[in-house]
Amino acid sequence: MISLQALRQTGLSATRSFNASSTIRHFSVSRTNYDNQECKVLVVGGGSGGCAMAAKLSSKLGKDKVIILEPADKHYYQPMFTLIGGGMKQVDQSYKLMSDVLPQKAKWIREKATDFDPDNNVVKTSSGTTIKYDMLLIAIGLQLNFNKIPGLVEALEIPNGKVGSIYSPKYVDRVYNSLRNIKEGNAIFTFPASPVKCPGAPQKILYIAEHYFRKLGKRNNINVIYNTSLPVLFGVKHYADALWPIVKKRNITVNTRRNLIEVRPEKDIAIFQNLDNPSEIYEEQYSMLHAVPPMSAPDELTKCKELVNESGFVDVDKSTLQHTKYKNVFAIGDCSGSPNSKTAASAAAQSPVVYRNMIAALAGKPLNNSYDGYASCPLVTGYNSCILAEFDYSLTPLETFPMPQNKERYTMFFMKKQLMPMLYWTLMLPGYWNGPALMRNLFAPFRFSQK
Ligand code: UQ1
Repeated sequence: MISLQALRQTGLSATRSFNASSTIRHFSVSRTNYDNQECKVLVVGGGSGGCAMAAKLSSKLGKDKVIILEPADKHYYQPMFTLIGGGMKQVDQSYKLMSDVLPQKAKWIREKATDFDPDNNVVKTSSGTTIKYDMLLIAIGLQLNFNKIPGLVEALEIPNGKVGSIYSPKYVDRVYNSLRNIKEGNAIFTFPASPVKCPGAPQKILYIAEHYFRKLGKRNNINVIYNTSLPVLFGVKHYADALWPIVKKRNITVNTRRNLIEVRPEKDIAIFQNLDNPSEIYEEQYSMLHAVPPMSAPDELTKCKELVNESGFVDVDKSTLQHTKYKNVFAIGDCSGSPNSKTAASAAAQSPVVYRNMIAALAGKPLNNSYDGYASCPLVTGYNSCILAEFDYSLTPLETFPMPQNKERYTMFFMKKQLMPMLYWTLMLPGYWNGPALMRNLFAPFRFSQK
């Protein structure tokens, strides 16, 4: 067993108490007191990266030196949504109250950041509060644009309808419902033409559904179709080579470069476009549709042109995760413009780098820590199997465990379903989990060369 101390590679000196109990925190600060705030570090966003970083930073810097700006009252463990879509977990198991996961030593302002003003070291919130910072960490994730597909929101609002999405807690239950309700016809799964958080998830729910249909004895009546905007099944060849035989063996139709552009819920028709030949349009009848919305950087970020790159994400150095122009600005997680896959595991691996570099920047010292682009994706391939993909910026496998990971395994499924949620709530959010690098190094002597 690895001790907490060993996992905490960050050099934190104080032991920080994390209150994982379900008590609700009450704040005596009234709204008018929020008018003008100042802090050493402002963390914008209370998702995986923001929460873990606020925990690390407030532990080091002391009470109320860190402000965390987050409007939501619930914190969802989003990696559970694929399992909920397959009926393996419930939405109620996927969240905790934000008040229970944000660190006690940070001051939570329950508002949304509306304007970034990095030239004046100020962020403005929805109520007009201005927050002045010495150091800013942007951790606001990305934005789901369900409304960019005409007809999709209408389809997702039809009671007990045939269209669902694991990308929202609001629509995820509809996915399992549609798996249960479908009797015959086309089960269509999409992947949009945009950056995607957890790019493996759209095909995890595809594999789970296909397995579900077999278990229920209705597979022969259903065509299982994956329409992806990408030219490949998976961006890392090592794992794509393992996935193609699975789709072939399981008779799943994969159409590449096929992008969902419209849903006509009154006729149960989905319209797709061939991205290589845009005049080629396909109308496909569905008996169930799993829709993945197009995604983008959040609007409040993209409107601050000085902060973002050409695709709207925070323009950071891909190694240090420091902003290329504003040296007191860093980013973590899905909103970062670093060219890694956007997953919770990436945010975990980024967190010690961002933490140490921010502390160095605060002290005016050089930044010595660099992120290698680590991302991991537990590709669940059914109700008892999973391929754990792990790789870096170069799309080279960077595997933790000593056995080859390009194979379906029950152990990896067990880890994804049972261990990861525990690790997330008890280690990652309180700031103790720095990704699996330490574990990978411990296993190194036992690893066979896979070349
Ligand atoms: C991981 O670090 C992480 O973030 C907390 C996940 O998201 C929930 C993961 O799914 C995985 C696989 C990792 C990597 C951890 C190990 C032990 C390989």
